[in-house]
Amino acid sequence: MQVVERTFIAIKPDGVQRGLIGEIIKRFEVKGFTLVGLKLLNVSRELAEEHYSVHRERPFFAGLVEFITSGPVVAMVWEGDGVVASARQIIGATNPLTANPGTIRGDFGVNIGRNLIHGSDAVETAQREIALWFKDEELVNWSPTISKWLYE
Ligand code: IDP
Repeated sequence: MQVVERTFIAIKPDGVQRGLIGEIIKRFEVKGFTLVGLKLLNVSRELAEEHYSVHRERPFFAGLVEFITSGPVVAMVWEGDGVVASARQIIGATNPLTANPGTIRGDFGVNIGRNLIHGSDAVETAQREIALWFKDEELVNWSPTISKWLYE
């Protein structure tokens, strides 16, 4: 059994400032996904603009870049079958006010401009974002010993 799917997750500056790093990591960990990359960093304007380049023309772009570069971010890569779509469910809808309770945004947020966390929206996006945020040697290839209790 070989798991190949990976997603890029970032705890935004509001999640870090509010002391939610542990709570957020826990949700992916207890679900059964595998952490293969993790770092705390101050995001450069260049990286922020590239990461959100798809939103370059949107009215909120400048504020978004300002926000993402305003304090430390926790960047992560998580691995597991179906992890991209599942992580989006764990995270919840973009607007925390309408995100379902039980999701990270639904449980901890109230404003679309402070929605705590980013998760790749598709497998191809995940590949692009992982390559943008992490060097190959920063990712750890490993298989948890409990894999046989997670996958048939
Ligand atoms: P997602 O993060 O749920 O994938 P996207 O639509 O890709 O949502 O938007 C990227 C990020 O841009 C959001 O997470 C949020 O931080 C920000 N954003 C999106 N729409 C708005 C808005 O209307 N006002 C302020 N920020 C927004």
